[in-house]
Amino acid sequence: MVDKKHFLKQVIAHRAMAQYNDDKVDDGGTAVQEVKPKLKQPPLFRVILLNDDFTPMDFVVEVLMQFFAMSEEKATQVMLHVHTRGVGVCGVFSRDVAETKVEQVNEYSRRHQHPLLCTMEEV
Ligand code: TYC
Repeated sequence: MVDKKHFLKQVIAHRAMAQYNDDKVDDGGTAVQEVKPKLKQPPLFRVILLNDDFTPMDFVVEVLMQFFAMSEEKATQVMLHVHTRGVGVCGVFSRDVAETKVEQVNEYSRRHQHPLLCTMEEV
């Protein structure tokens, strides 16, 4: 005799695969619990730099080069954008990477006694 638990597991797996592939499912009327069909992309986060009146421009450029792998030219562009517009994007990352960058930049700025602030927002 076929193990019932094993059989139902197979039906669920078959349905999940069929739904993923957008196929029609003919299960012969077997009653099983529905599974959530759609797979979602993990969210992305912008890492944002905020302007202030005190942090030296050179320090901001150094931060952008060090933590966001920017060339000096790109870092200067982004720094000037933040300086004139108030905020600017340093990069877009997964949640974990964005959280780490924000923490590293804020810790580095604190340690050097500058009020520079970094934050993140979901894309
Ligand atoms: N506004 C600062 C100054 O005039 C420079 C600055 C740029 C500070 C960007 C922070 O995120 C920042 N010295």
